[in-house]
Amino acid sequence: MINTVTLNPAIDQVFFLHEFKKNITNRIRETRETLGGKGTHVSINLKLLGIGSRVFGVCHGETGRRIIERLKAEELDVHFIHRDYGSSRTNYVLVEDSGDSTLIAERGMMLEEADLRELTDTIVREMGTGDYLVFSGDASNCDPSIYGRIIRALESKKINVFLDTSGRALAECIALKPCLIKPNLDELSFLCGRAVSEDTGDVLEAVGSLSHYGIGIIAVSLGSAGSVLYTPQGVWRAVPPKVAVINTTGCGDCFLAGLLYGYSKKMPHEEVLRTATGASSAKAESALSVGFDPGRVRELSERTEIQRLS
Ligand code: TA6
Repeated sequence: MINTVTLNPAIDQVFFLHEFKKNITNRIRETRETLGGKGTHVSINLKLLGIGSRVFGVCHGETGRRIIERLKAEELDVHFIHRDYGSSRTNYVLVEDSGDSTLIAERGMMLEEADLRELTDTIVREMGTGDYLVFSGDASNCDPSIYGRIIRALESKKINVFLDTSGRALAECIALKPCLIKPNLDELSFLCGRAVSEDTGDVLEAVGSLSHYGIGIIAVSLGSAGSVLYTPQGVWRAVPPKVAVINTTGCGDCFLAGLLYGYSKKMPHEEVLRTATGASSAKAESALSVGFDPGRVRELSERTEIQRLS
């Protein structure tokens, strides 16, 4: 069973405009609202790939109620904790005709110790041996040791932890031997304590410098330049097919959903990478920050170039 955790969920307001310019009035052509928050996005994307999952997290107030309603409407198994006070955040995605997209994220509600304890207890109770547990998205609204606390509480259950976060939460967790991490270049640079460039050699050197942590798989996302998958069995690079980009926000969540899909189905690494790249490319072609045309995933996976690096 796959489980996702979203500590700082959101409603995304997606604004479509010709071009975003600073210091002038920007006129919005169209506004659309969708669910936001990386763990919830991974679950929705997995559903589109044909796999159900359970969603965990904490949400607040009226916005939190709408988040839960939307998750239920997606037919996900919802285990969110809802608090009546405050309000979960709203995030704003500016999508330009060029395909450039800019995310403006609210800080969100700070989580209290009681929330973290209840969330940990809920996850520990529900998790079964060998389950997948995905920690995804911002965790700056709470004690950054929360992911580590949950991982330690689950030690006896041999959980497959997939980690897609940043900052201290990421740094604290890598020592706990997650099954997979998915840093982008900024996050990889942060982990290595130096600026890592897009150059494949530099990425490999940076990833190699993390080997003493015992992380299972490192999937480095390089945006439109593709990704590098570093595993104990070998290293591969994916070059995505050219697509007509509409909105790149959420591509990383689709990439992670594709990795989960492939690994939970025990596919070989190359095929996992192919599927994940197909899913993120299909996302770039669609307007909202979550979801894609599932039919395009297969086509775009087939058009993805996979190179074995070692
Ligand atoms: O990846 C896209 C997205 O899920 C957006 O929908 C947006 O709400 C955001 O990420 C949240 O990211 P954060 O890192 O703040 O948790």
